[in-house]
Amino acid sequence: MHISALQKARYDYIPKLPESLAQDAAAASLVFGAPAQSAADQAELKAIFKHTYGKPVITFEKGSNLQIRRPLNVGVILSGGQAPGGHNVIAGLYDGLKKGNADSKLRGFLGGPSGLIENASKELTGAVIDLYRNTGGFDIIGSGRTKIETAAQFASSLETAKALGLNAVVIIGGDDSNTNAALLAEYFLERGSDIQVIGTPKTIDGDLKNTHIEASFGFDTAVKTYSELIGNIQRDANSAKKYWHFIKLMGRAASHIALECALQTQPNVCLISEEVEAKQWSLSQVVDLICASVIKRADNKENFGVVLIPEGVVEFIPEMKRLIAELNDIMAAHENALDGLDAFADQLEFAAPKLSAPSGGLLRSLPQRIAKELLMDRDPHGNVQVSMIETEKLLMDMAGRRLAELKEQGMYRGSFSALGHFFGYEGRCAFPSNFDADYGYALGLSAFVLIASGQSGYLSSVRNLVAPVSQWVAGGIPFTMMMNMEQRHGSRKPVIRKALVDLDGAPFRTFAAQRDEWAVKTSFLYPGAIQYYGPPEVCDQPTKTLTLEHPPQPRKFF
Ligand code: FBP
Repeated sequence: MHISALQKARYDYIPKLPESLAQDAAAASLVFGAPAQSAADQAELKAIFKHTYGKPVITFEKGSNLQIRRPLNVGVILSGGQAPGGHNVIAGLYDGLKKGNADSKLRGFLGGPSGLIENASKELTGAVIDLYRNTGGFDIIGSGRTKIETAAQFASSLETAKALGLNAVVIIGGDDSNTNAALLAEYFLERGSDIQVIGTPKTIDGDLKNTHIEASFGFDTAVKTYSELIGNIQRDANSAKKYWHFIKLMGRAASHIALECALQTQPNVCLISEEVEAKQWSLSQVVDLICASVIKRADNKENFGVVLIPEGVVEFIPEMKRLIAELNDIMAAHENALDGLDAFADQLEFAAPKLSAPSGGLLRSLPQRIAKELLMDRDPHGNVQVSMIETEKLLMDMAGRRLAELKEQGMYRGSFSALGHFFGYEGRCAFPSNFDADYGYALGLSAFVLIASGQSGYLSSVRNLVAPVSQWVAGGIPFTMMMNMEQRHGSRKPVIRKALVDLDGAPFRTFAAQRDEWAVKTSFLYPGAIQYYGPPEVCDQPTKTLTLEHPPQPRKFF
């Protein structure tokens, strides 16, 4: 097999380990905290999670744990979007299992949770694992977005796990997938099965975190990859001095990626969806904000710059949100009639009069390509495909139009030439940074210790992440501790709370304190590519978000 020199070198990288898991993870002993309560809605959650509510936080200590030498048969699932470090979670889990007992086995479910529902899996042997150590991607077994939702899906999941003789299932996923894991853990116990369920926190979006989970794996590598690209573009912009670059970044529900990239690169403008929503900014206010930077920089003869845009921002602009919701209703009510119209102009004339006056006006005022995307690109359920909207182009076009008007009025004297970019998939399968390689591996090992110790209903956790790896604190957090009840598809559901950008939090405040200066003055930072080999200050730095949210200090974890 042909592999790159870096891939070959990364095979030999040995992840650094927290003290409690070093040498022999099977010797980690468990320290139990007090029974934990859920984040909110305690009584409702207690009633739903009869078997898994009120479990204690677990921390591992170096010690002896004879309980965990039994042979185990474990299945693992990769769920949702790819995130660097996933292969290392599997490698950590595999190594833990094999060190615990050489007869233990690991199976990988193919293509995400559907692999469990449909009983599609393969054995992961040492030879297979070795081909994926410290590499990005989820290609070892593939991933998928199927949710285990219906009674039949829960039943067939249990059937598969029983048929394969599994002791435990590990779900590597984000907030939704771990909500699913929590329900599965409860379901297995309710049905009298002792098959355990353990989750691990994954997502490049960084929105699976809370008081107990400091970060999801994958965020570190993804933001460093995007920041390298943004820095490169900034240097190009500062060299050529002729383009404004509008860069859309992944992160649909939360803007952690955009915020971290802004802290790493200091662009002229960075939109934060949570702020747009909190301040109820209209589309035109967002465009004004961008134009203000363009105009001030033009006054300094700097007709170039960089704007960062979180992928989901249109859904946070109230009038766009309303337009999308109304369009979805119209599409549902008139699907056949709309499908019968091939030309965009006909679709527009059909749909616009059926919208409320403000939404109809907005649809007609949008750049044609965006109105087309809203009307013509629909998902399999017939809804507007928000993730396909080219927000960077929408804002570029609208800023261009506004600046042209201002020029006519003599209020802007610069030149505006803009280019659009979307950085998303570029960051999801990069070689994991040392941080994500170490973190993913430690999460996998922790999942093993939890399973081997007979635990179920836990998210494997590693805390104190800004400290050197040896001081990381490994253990498990009960799923139910991170849950609350939310309205989903018309009914109240138990869910792990999604972490949005906290406008009172240190990362946003740090950004807000500097952005006025960045908007005018060229203050670009050029982070460069992720470094895997070299001094720790170059290779092993955590993200600014993590450092600002968890400043290094002596802390108590149990
Ligand atoms: P997860 O939350 O599953 O980790 O995925 C996040 C993400 O990378 C988003 O940033 C992006 O909007 C989405 O996946 C894209 O998904 P898809 O791979 O289905 O196009």
